[in-house]
Amino acid sequence: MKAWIGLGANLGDARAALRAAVQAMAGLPGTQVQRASSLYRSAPVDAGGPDYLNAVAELETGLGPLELLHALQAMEQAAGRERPYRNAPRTLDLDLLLYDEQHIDGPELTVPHPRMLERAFVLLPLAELRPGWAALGQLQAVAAQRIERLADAAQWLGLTE
Ligand code: A4P
Ligand code: MG
Repeated sequence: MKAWIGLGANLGDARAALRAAVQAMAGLPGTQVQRASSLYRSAPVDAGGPDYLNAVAELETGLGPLELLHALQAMEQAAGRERPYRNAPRTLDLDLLLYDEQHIDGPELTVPHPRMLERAFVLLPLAELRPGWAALGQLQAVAAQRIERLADAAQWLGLTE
């Protein structure tokens, strides 16, 4: 199955955290990272604090949606545990945006991610990987949100200079 993951971080070395998360996803059982979007810097939406770094990754995985969610949550925990201060704010946010073409509405998991349509920091990187998933009008609806493309996938994943 194909799955699309939204990555976000706004504390610490956010770029390194997102890069490590992509590597960790590639290490999940039966899972390959097929593509990643460019890296974006975005103003916080419904939140305070510094600007976020955001990206989207496309997986091919044999994990089911709940197994995948739990694996992503374990990665968030692991990133948190590496933080040097007690009660340090979370430095990695991983959301399961889309899982194949499935619609899931369970107590733990809603797919498509319920807030993704309101967010330029999800729709713009996703549009690189799934052009046409969001309609033009949906992209226009988030056009006022401040977001800037920082680096293409090969650059931010350290595959090229
Ligand atoms: N959950 C249900 N569906 C899903 C799904 N599709 N993916 C449940 C992931 N989790 C899902 O999530 C809370 C609960 O949602 C989980 O227990 C899970 O069972 P969480 O990640 O623990 O909590 P959170 O991330 O603090 O809250 P929330 O509401 O998920 O926040 P969001 O929506 O993730 O937003 N602004 C910018 N510019 N960039 C950002 O990345 N991120 C947020 C966080 C806010 N503003 C931002 C950004
Ligand atoms: Mg979240």
